[in-house]
Amino acid sequence: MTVQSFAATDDVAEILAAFRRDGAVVIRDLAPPALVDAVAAELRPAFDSEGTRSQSDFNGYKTLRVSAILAHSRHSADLIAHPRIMAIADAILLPHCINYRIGSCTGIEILPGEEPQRLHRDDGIYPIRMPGMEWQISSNWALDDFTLENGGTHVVLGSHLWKDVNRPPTHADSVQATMSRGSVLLYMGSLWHGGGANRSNRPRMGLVNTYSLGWLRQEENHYLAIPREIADGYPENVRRLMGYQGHGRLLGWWPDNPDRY
Ligand SMILES: O=C(O)CCC(=O)C(=O)O
Ligand SMILES: [Fe+2]
Repeated sequence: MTVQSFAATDDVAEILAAFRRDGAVVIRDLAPPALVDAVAAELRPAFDSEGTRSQSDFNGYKTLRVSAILAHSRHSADLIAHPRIMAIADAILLPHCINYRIGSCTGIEILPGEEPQRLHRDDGIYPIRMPGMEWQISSNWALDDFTLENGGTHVVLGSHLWKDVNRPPTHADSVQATMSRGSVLLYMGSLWHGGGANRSNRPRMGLVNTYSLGWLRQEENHYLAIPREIADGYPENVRRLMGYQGHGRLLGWWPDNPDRY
């Protein structure tokens, strides 16, 4: 088994059918090289200055990580709010909420010598599961080619449908997503997965953006992570994704909420 991959122009309905069935899909070459170059260049100084700060048993000790992505990289908004990703997030999440927002955005550079990450579900941050309802989806943009050798993400296809959500799989149950720079791997919040070992001699950079139901607490606190003057400089759709909106009229309101009355 491999992760089913689609051309950037393929029908969203076909992509969604595979995504719902397998819990993960790749869309090839969705971002143009110039956009990937711009995001990678904007994130480079942050990787170099603060990339080791979040090293841990889970994140690895030969992996650099950067958060507050929209504070570091203006061009990242074109990946985060990419219309194709929005169309897929709309279909998976909007049946269960009025609007959704970014859960977290994380640059992940897996360096040579890194070991495989522990398999996990990204929605494990929320203490309950409801079968048939995804709390979030994740998009993992390849800012370098993802290969079997350099840490292409492991995914356990179909595991989002497992009834026993706490049954941890092993790496033998997984396949690795390989994809060219500019492609994106999508996985359900409930799908077991993990970053791969980097046995190559070059780093593997990815940008993982998650989108969660609008009535959930966002994983990354965007009000504190992104300075307000930077947040205000983004277009409305991006500001809304950051959390600058209510969930309808009753949740997350403030006096000037334009959607309130
Ligand atoms: O780097 C990757 O490919 C995946 C990382 C991941 O799944 C995570 O840290 O939650
Ligand atoms: Fe993950």
